[in-house]
Amino acid sequence: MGQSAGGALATGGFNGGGTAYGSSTSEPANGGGGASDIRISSDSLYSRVIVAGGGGGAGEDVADTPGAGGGTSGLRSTGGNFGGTQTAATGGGAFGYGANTPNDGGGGGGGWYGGGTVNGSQTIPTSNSTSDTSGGCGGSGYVYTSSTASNYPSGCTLNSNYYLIAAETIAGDQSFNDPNGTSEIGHSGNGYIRITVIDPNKISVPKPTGNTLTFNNTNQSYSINHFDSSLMNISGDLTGTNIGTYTVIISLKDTSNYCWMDGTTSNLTVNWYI
Ligand SMILES: [Ca+2]
Ligand SMILES: [Ca+2]
Repeated sequence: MGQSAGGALATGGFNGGGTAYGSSTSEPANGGGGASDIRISSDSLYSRVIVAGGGGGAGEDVADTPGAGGGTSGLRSTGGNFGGTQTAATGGGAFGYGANTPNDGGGGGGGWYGGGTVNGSQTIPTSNSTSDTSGGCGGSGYVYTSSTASNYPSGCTLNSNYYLIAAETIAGDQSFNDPNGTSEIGHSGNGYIRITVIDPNKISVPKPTGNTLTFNNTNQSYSINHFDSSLMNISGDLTGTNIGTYTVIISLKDTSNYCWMDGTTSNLTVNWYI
């Protein structure tokens, strides 16, 4: 979360929160909140599949309302309408970064596109401007789906294998459950991400292959390498006497939790020989 400071720089929260520079303790600066996100394969803004936008830093006066994080768009503050959107930042915000400002009040929130603020830019201020922001704006949220992939600026490291389904993002001015299951509006303090595995891991098993028995003029049973009756069913030519080719069908008993080593689950036609 962003820091608060009087006649000094107020640092933004981790992951893109913008800074502000306050003139005094009665006209403080408040850094913007950072985003929370999930990245795949590389630690890059261009590898993000889920982003929760950070809220803007508070204004210098009690009546100033900062903008909450998105949602598809970050919200505006009393000072201006600079929330990050799905495709752009304004008011000095940038892709992944909230705006910094030399004014009293709030920096922009981090996010998919960071929030902006009055007199905002990507330059960290070294002094106060004697002007006000009346609060920073929120960064936008994002989920990577087939319909939102085109919102990425060029340079995305992901591909369609990573599209999410049934994904949504909720703005910080809406009610949702906190990590303990209690309803809250927005979330203060550090970000929080919970990952729950909902699809059981498949357990690979070797694909059976045929084998050759030696003719002995008696009825012999099939001999199939890697056949495991606890995991597989078999039907077809289970026994034979004469020299020739015999064919069986082998299937997995539980295709929800098991697959062949190559990831497939379909039935196999396997020959064995005498
Ligand atoms: Ca002021
Ligand atoms: Ca104000």
